[in-house]
Amino acid sequence: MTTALKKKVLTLCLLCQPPRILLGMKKRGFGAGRWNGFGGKLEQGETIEEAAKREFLEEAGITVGEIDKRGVLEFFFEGSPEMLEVHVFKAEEYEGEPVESDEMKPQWFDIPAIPYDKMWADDEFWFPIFLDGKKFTGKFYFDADENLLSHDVKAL
Ligand code: 8OG
Repeated sequence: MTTALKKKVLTLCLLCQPPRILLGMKKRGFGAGRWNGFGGKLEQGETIEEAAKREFLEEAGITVGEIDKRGVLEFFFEGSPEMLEVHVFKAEEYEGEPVESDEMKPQWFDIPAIPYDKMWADDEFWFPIFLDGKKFTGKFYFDADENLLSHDVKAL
């Protein structure tokens, strides 16, 4: 017998101003100790886009302008009853100055110096497609210790 996995929808927004990109060091919770874009769970009644902008403001103190949906990533973890569906957005403009929050420490990186060795293991497979301006989908299977077991990424 198979049981359907519960789905959790999350946002992830990357502020990209070539040659630089804003990443944040996650300070607590899921993904702590890794550099990432900004995002999180939807609140009741919110659209995914509203959630993406709210999370950016809460985590980095800036208001991003127009956001563009670039991809959907699905994550499966061995032994977990829940899968994650992460909607990835790109922002190019913002207002305010990035500030550290309880959750994230923002820092600009040169795009060629993106620290993949200190990010989620899947990022090196889809970031280059994202940075190339293409849309994408990805499925990633992790073990219970967050090691990447297999992946299937498509540029659209
Ligand atoms: O609310 P919370 O901080 O737990 O949200 C998790 C954030 O991390 C959310 O923005 C989605 C994002 N995220 C994952 N998995 C992965 C991943 O494998 N790679 C990247 N880059 N981000 C991820 O939940």
